[in-house]
Amino acid sequence: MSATISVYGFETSNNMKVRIALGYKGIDYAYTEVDPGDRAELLRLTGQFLTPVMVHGERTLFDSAAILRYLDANFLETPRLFGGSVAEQWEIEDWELFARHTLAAPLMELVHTQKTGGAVDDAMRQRCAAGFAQATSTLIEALQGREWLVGDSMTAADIHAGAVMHRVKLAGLFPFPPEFETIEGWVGRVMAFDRMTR
Ligand SMILES: N[C@@H](CCC(=O)N[C@@H](CS)C(=O)NCC(=O)O)C(=O)O
Repeated sequence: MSATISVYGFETSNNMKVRIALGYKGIDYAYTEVDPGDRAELLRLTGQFLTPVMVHGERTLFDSAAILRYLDANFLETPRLFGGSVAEQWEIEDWELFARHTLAAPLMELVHTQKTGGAVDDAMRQRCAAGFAQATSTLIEALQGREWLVGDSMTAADIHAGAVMHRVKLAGLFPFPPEFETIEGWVGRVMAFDRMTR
């Protein structure tokens, strides 16, 4: 597929996921930084407000998970994101759900509350921090003695979870347990495919 790819986004985990997938697959792309205060171009392109957005020739997509699937389905000669068997694909989809819901929920709750003008009180902060700590320990346990979450190469599972861990660490939103050190190398391996993070 030779049409050029354009990605529209800003520095959030969902945007990083798309850039990591493109980097891993070795697909070239142009990147346009979106001003979060001006969504007119996003609305014109896609009829909705959120990033990441990807334009490939005549096709326009939004939503990080949809874009990862599109890339896997349409660039068949590139490294696979959804595993080498039905069982692996189910496992990857389970991790994807975990990362998008359980792991990301505490971050999303804080960010969405702040952006919609709500009050973030100590009780909410503590509840979110506890939820994030619990989800982090699930990841730490799963990655003991493993390089990747599923199989022996990076998949969508690592991309969805690794980008969230990186983003939370960067923002200093929640405390990280000392055992986080054991998976810091994994976060680094995932993020190494994002040309804007390296
Ligand atoms: N389900 C979408 C979520 C997209 C989303 O929430 N995008 C955020 C950035 S990660 C956004 O544009 N938020 C609006 C804002 O931050 O103002 C995806 O996975 O791509």
